Amino acid sequence: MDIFFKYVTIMILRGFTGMMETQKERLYQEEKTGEMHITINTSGLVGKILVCILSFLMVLIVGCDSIYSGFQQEEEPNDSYETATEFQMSEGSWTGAVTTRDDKDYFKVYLAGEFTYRFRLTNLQNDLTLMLYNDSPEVVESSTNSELLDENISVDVAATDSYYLLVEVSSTLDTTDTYFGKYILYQSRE
Ligand SMILES: [Ca+2]
Ligand SMILES: [Ca+2]
Repeated sequence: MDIFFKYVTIMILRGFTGMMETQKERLYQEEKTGEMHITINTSGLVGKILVCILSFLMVLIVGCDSIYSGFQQEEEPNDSYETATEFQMSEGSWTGAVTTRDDKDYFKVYLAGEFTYRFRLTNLQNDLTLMLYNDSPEVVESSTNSELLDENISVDVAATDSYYLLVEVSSTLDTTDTYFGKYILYQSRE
């Protein structure tokens, strides 16, 4: 039994010495060639936790705002019918931000007769509402869901005309917030 333990101890020491020799050899080679290698050992638990934290931070930094990128955008000032941001398309999407309680975002859209149009206000960061006005302008439809719920409007258009969409802070929202966040507005037709 003693011989067995001596054998195991020698093997462990040889393994350890071998590791040290490999490390020394690597350092010698690096010194000789002037190269410096920085490696992160991801096999250990600490390494894995570090990678998880870094990945999570990357998602927070890059991911959160990227859902609003790549769209057409509102053009301020657009707080009235006269200054509305215009979009002329059958289907599409765009983004905007309600930056103050008084910020009203008007969009002028041209809708073709005998189609059903759907508008969806989504990815809200605060309680916003969506209104659709005709060219008069009179309210055609409104969507005033609470909190961060999407706003949806569907309308059967009888005759081709221009319409206005309005995104604004919910009139019933009781808050001290001064910024009301971004949104994405989708238009589709069938
Ligand atoms: Ca705005
Ligand atoms: Ca505005």
